[in-house]
Amino acid sequence: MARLTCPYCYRTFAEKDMLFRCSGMRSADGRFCEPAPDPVRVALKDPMVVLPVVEGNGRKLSAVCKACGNTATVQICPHCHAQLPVHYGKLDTRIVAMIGAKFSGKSVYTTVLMHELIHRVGRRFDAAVVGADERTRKEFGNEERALYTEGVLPITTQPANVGEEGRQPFVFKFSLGERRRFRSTLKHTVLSFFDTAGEDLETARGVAQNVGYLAGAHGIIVLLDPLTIPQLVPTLGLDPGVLPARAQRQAAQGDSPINILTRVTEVLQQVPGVGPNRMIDVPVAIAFSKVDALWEALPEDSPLRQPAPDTPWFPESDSLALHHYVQALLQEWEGGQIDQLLHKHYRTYRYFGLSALGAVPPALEPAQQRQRIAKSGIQPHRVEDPFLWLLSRLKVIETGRD
Ligand SMILES: Nc1nc2c(ncn2[C@@H]2O[C@H](COP(=O)(O)OP(=O)(O)OP(=O)(O)O)[C@@H](O)[C@H]2O)c(=O)[nH]1
Ligand SMILES: [Mg+2]
Ligand SMILES: [Zn+2]
Ligand SMILES: [Zn+2]
Repeated sequence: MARLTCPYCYRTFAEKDMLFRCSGMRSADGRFCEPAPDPVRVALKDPMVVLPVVEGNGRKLSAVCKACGNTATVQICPHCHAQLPVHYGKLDTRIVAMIGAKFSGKSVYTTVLMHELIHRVGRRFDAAVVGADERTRKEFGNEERALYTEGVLPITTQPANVGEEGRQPFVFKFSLGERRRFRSTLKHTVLSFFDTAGEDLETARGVAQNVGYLAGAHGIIVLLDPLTIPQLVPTLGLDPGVLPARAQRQAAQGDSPINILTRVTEVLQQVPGVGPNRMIDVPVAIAFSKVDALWEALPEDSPLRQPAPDTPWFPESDSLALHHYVQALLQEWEGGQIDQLLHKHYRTYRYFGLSALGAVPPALEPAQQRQRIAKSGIQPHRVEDPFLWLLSRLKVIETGRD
């Protein structure tokens, strides 16, 4: 039996090693357990009081609490004690992780992708997408409201070692409906999105943390801001005034896609079993964010401006055409450095061009505290492509041949 990966701490364990958490119910003889801080959770900066840990056989779906005699059914990770999705050991779990430079659009992308998966892509694939835990549902709800209802953009994400609570990934469950003909067993994909702060990639400690995180992933989305490709803005003849000053500064500071990819590659080479000379096997989606900012410089019929087909399978030929188009653009824009790096180190990679917002947000006005989205609202463009490609590589969804 393959080892399971915790979608919260990304460490692996055998199914039988899963622990349980007491139900807190009162037993027939009146005994019950009371919530208290869990030292393992406290060490992870989570001071919430919780019911005690119950040992048992993780292959079974329940265990009896020695202290109170009640049956416990909630399964938790043996390493970080996070509550796992129901019947975790029986699910066919795939973990998709995301990483990207500072300001590349990770927070906005996460919120918009999840919104799209829940409201539109789920229907397209006859699948259900839900937050896998209370905290994900609550925090995602807050971020969704800020972006979609209030129209404000997120503030910069704090590095993982700052803040009162340790940051935890958002965990969603994508379950393919049983009515689909092509699928023989019900498949669940656990999507774990750890919104890395950009600077997490810049320190040894942050990199070490990300090694652990990326090592457990079955598929990775690397989000890159095309506006930080040096010389891209003048090459395309874009008005530098409309672009965020920060992106320009970043490009000047060398926080360019090639540097980010070099660092991510170094991180992946530290994953046990990879090493500096072996190819990286995990499929990696190289996703260029904010392509809306490039639209005016691209011809009307540019593949980067066309919407994705709405088929209930992964549209392989459309995706491959876009991949080759981006590959050619990169050759033109930065001499193909990015492609050489990827070709040398990755067995399976593909380019994507997406926009979470669909329009350049107007510059911050002096009286405003938070930057707002454009008046046209949120019009996502191809946000689900990298995720669907990974699902097709992982054999969760079918690939169309057309
Ligand atoms: N034009 C355009 N700009 C975007 C888009 N998505 C994000 N941005 C811009 O990029 C900024 C940063 O987005 P975030 O999602 O906060 O980026 P992040 O990667 O989470 O940033 P850190 O948390 O600071 O690492 C936003 O405030 C927007 O100005 C997009 O789809 N199109
Ligand atoms: Mg962020
Ligand atoms: Zn108990
Ligand atoms: Zn864990």
